[in-house]
Amino acid sequence: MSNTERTYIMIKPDGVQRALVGKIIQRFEERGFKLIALKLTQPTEAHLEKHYADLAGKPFFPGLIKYMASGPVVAMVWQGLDAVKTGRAMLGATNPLASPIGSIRGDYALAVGRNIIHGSDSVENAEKEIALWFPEGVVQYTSVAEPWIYE
Ligand code: RTP
Repeated sequence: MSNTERTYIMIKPDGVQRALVGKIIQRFEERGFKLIALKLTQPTEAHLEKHYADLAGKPFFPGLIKYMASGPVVAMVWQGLDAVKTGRAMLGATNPLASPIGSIRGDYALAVGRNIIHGSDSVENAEKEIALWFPEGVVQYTSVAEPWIYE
């Protein structure tokens, strides 16, 4: 827990196709998080199999990889206090049905297999995912808003 905690957030192909990119970025900006990496990218199945390696045995795994490789995704790194936990809360539950209204999935998704966004579930996994999706590294810069967001 620190102001420099980082999380990996990814708008999935359905989120991009449904033109929700701007709204999702706006939510993270407005909450006070700092954007330190961003790209639109078309992931290969091999890359996605690395990202979802812990789910390899699940029955939905082949469908998940196909869906995730079906179009471009927006890969992002957001930084700030409790970025991982707060990011997950902003996303809602894995199943949109269990996601509170006001969360991203609770407002924009209906089906678990089309839940529009990914967010790291631990600081350790966030760092792994950032290394996988941004091997080139992230951007360092000073945000002028910081003294107004943190004590
Ligand atoms: P994510 O990694 O995408 O943020 O999702 P998560 O932690 O909330 O959920 P996880 O259990 O890691 O599952 C990863 C993604 O797999 C798809 N899924 N489909 N058809 C199904 O029963 C099912 N279960 C999970 C979802 O897209 C989920 O986000």
